[in-house]
Amino acid sequence: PHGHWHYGTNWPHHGYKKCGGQQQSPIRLISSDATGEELHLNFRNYRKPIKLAYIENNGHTVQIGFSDKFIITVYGSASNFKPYIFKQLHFHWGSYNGVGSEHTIDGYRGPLEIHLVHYNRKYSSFDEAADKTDGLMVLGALYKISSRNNRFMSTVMSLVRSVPKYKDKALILQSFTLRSLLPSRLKPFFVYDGSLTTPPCYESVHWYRMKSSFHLSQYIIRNNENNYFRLVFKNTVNIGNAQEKQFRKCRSGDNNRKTGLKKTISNNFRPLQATNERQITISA
Ligand code: B30
Ligand code: ZN
Repeated sequence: PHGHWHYGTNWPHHGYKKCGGQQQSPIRLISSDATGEELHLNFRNYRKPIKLAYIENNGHTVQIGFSDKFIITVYGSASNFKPYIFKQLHFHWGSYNGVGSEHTIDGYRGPLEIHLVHYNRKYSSFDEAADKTDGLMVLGALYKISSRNNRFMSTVMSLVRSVPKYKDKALILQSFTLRSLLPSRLKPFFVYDGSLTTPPCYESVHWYRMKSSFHLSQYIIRNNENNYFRLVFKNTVNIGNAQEKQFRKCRSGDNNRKTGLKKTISNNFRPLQATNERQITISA
């Protein structure tokens, strides 16, 4: 179900034509080059403990999904409501602490980047939304190594510690909140039109990145009718070195001698893509 793409190969050359598009992710985010705008975020249910979650090693990342439906309303100054429903979160990391995040912020590349993937509520499912130009919204945050474990991340990492080492193994998790995985201050954040960072690289993601503050149950995002967007928070989230190392223990093969028992998942981040003519917005 996951195709045969790998990191480090030329995706457009291997049949993933959209990966050669003009609005690809990730990109370099630079505060001083971004256009300031009044933006608000409205999160609903982000602090609600999730009772039933599953964590899964799908061979190229660790992914967490929930049984609950989290509805996120996204709107901005001049627009109508755009509710997005949370689908899954996953991580990108490196083989050492100097690399791992997909986006860079003012030249900083973190050891880990989290993606919270949402789909537009006007579509009946994630799959239906995924290739639509207004289908997806991904929240991203970069992490930073700290001498102390983050207490919220500890809860989450107890889950990640139990992430099955091998591909296609899943586990049911203890409860935790989505909010605990994001920076304490959600503003400022960056927003731009982008794509999935893995094949098929659909340009259906508006990215927003949070620079710093967060208001409990709600958030707001502006969205052009015809674009995906990505949002990336400017502030980082702390993670302990030992916690970070847990990610590197995951293996991309199944538990079988012949099929890459020794291969671990790391450096599962895509190189920076050209910004081209895109505007990058930063929340005021
Ligand atoms: S990302 O946030 O831009 N890194 C998908 C969602 C978000 C991102 C990248 C990809 C996605 O849903 N892709 C399609 C489903 N697949 C298939 C795949 O290509 O390989 C992902 C999956 O596991 O669930 Cu593996
Ligand atoms: Zn991702």
